[in-house]
Amino acid sequence: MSAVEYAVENEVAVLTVAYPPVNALSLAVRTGLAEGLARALADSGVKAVVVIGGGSTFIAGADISEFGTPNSAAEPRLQTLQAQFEASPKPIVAAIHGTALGGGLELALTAHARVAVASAKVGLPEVKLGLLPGAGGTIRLPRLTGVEVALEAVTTGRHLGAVEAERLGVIDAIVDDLRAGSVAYALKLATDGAPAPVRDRNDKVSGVDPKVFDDFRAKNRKKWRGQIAPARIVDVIEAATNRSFDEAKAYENQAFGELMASDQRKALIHYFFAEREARKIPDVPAEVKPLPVRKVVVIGSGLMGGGIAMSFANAGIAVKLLDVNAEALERGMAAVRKTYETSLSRGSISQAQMDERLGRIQPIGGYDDLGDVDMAIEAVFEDMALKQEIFALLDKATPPHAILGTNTSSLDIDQIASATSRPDKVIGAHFFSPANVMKLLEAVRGSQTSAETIATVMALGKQIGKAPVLAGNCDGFIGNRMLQYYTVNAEYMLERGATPEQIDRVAEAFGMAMGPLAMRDLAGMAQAVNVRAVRKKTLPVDERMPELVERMVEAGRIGQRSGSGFYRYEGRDRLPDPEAIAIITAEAQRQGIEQRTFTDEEILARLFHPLVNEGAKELEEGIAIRASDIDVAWVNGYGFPIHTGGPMFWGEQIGLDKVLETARVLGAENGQTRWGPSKLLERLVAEGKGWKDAPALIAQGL
Ligand code: 3H9
Repeated sequence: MSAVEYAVENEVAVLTVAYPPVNALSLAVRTGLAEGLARALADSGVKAVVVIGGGSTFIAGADISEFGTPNSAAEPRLQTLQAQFEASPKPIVAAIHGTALGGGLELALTAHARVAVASAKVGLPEVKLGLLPGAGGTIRLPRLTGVEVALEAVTTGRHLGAVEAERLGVIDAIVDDLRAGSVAYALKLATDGAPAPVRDRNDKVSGVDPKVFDDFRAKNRKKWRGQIAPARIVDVIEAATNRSFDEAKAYENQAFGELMASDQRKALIHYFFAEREARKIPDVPAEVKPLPVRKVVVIGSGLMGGGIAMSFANAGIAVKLLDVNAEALERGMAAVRKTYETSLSRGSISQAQMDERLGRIQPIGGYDDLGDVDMAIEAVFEDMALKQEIFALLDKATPPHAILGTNTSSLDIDQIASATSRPDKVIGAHFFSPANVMKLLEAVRGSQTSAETIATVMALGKQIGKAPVLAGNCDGFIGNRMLQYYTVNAEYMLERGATPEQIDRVAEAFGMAMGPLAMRDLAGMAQAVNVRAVRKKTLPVDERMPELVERMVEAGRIGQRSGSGFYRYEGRDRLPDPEAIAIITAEAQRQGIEQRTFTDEEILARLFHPLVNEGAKELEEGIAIRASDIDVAWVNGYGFPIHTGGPMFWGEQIGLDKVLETARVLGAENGQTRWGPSKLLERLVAEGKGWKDAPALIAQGL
């Protein structure tokens, strides 16, 4: 069957792209469209053409899985098809529902008009794949929207809703009945005459002040740190204003080719598929259907509980926010309202959206009214006895089908589940703060968690816009278990003579939003001392906990809020502080550690290689299913730069042998038990293999 169906309706040829799941522009689709257009042009009974998507969407872009294969370069290439669209004597209308993204929108921009339903979205998200629009998007979009809108839209890759897109000139009409409305629109163009192709509309791209581009570059330099694509996008959009269409197009082709060959593109496409793969759980077969979740209760109205409640409310799911402490509940609801008000004042939501979302959150003071919930998520502080008490109450108060989730970041899921009569329905649902913003949802399976429970939480995570990753039940799960190595190692390096500025500069240049020591100052150190006191008791005998945080707290330097920590602060500005260095040096002397200098390269290795080593141990132990799941967790929960593909992909790109070498050095320095090399890593390096070979090696036994 062809990937494009042909039908004639009211003298209009309707080309329906039928290539699930997202009608991507594979060779089959491009061929089908070219054949359909030729047939329509040859058909004397046809006056106009409509291109529409079959199934749930228009065309979501080039077929990413085709990149690098011969099919991607085979004719008809997208640009050939676009030239045929623009040359068509019969008007062509793109009829858009679902999404028109990347090459899909670029194709639509070569139609004579774009008609959409109100729920449709359009966008050029190539930047998220480390690319730029390669089929004229950078040159045609500004011709419709003007340069400033195009710069923002293409460098962020944001999806524009149809209503906004109509206001910006990208969509020509919004209709209720897409097929009928588009056919009527196409006939009207055939009668009244079609507008000039977008490529010939020059008014919005002529006479643009070059300062617009320089200002935009300057404004975003920090945000784009480490990424190649956004700056190239600005270059090509600028070219659209000072070169002819064809010259600008040639420049876009060249820049697209460069990005296509870049490591960042490889990393970002790895990440794209990793996020989708993470939702597939090998021992949860596709036949196991997720339960519908219509109403949720969140227990605990603190920062975390409120954020989790907002995540549901924002996705249209009704939520009860439960706190037995009336004052805390009031404070929690006030904090939720304040967050929405901030979004409203920034223009990111409308008053109506705010009212609707707030209206979905019902504060409740007890467990009497939970007969209608499909899921509970407990988000109280980390105390096993308290959690068990709450789970026993939930077990009685919620319907038998309800899933009981815990937001614990460290406690044993099985122990929590043992307080209920339904351990198969108990699961970790670990959100990251602020939960309404952060995308990671670490689902944690206990020994009895059922396939249906897992399927439900993974599907629910996607539904509320999170990136769900399934972890096994261990201390710290996937993410926090690795985090310790990053933060503790920064302190070991300080003891040995690196400075806070140097360590943070290296981390930030790599792409972390904030280095580990600035982060420590921001989070505040007083609390950390308590957590560390507990952790210290469980350390293996061959390991010593660095005590710099303790020394800082003793000196009254508890972080940014107190004006000093590893740095001193003037307002928000962090400044190097000789006093902090003196405390570090004194502590090093007390510990008998000789200080030395570090190169940036060594700091980078010591900060990030241990993450990869620990990730490998998680694979060995079955805590993480795939290396790529760890990437998804670290990108979304810890701000690991997405353009590296995540720690595990990055580790493989730079060479697992280098990671192993660092693990050997750190094992000798800091204690073999936890810092020494992963067996899996040793095997992979010895056999010249990579993560894809890990499952087989693990199955054989390491
Ligand atoms: C481009 O267009 C370059 C041009 O400028 C130049 C060309 C010369 N290709 O996300 P979902 C698969 S670059 C192949 O779970 P949703 C996806 O892997 C492209 N496959 O669904 C998954 O497969 P599976 C610019 C694709 O409803 C399934 O579809 N376009 C593609 O949550 C469902 O995906 C983009 O960057 C693709 N393009 O979201 C758009 N897209 O079921 C990328 C999806 O086996 N796509 N798949 O795991 C998206 O943003 C989302 O997928 C979309 C649907 C919003 C469309």
